[in-house]
Amino acid sequence: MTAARLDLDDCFALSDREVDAYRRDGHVIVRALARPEEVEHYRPALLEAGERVRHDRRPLEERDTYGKAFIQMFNLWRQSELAKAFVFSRRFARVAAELMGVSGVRLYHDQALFKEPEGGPTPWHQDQFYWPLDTLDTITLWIPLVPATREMGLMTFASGSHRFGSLGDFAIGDESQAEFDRVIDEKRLPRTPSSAFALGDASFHSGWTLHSAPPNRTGRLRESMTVIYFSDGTRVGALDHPNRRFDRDAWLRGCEPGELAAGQLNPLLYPARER
Ligand SMILES: O=C(O)CCC(=O)C(=O)O
Repeated sequence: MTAARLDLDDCFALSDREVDAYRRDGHVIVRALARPEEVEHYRPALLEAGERVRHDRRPLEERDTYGKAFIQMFNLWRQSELAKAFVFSRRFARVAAELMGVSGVRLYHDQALFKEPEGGPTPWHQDQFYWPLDTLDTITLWIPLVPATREMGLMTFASGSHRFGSLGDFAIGDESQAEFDRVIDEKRLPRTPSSAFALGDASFHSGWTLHSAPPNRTGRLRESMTVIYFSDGTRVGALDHPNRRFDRDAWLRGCEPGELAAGQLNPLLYPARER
């Protein structure tokens, strides 16, 4: 008997239906992207890495709406070889590239998003508002590290919203929730809630896709890991507001607007060179 592979670098057979759904809707759930035992193998290292880099330790009641939505921990890949192997997964990166229809993808950053028991809603927002990336080819992998039910606060997407690009300059918060809720009604975009995620299921959404999530109404932590990718060859976009200046300094260190977005923190994850 051969030992089970746990390296996450093999090829996943994405269906045409999944690719079509992503391009049409701006989001898709890819069932069984990982095997349950693979997620279980990497979970302790990701939790440990997250605990090490967590900086906001205020109790829930002292945080604002955004802070109540989840605990955020960034670039876990820099904490351990196991966390890095998960984030740098060639299987995940290749799926990201195939969904977007590009030949290669780089890492923007990873992010653990843990919605606590009784944690608040994730307000409607567009991720790419934050990102100084001069491309439409950006995508987020969102994969829970535990089986995740709707009651734990899974994402709802405004299907088709990615086609509009920026729908307004709003950072995530009460204002983005109110404004984008109105825009979704105005444009008659369907609100598509995610159904339950078995261990190993993952969703992908485009950088301009509007999304939100309800509160965690359970007593369990909704542990989710995300990896954000952009197409290889992308250039740094305008640093036209403080959030983008912050992101450039944090995730595109050393890269100036107009230059290739290919700093030390942005390795090519697919097709992979040696690491
Ligand atoms: O995990 C959530 O509640 C929201 C996730 C999110 O906004 C994202 O991955 O872009």
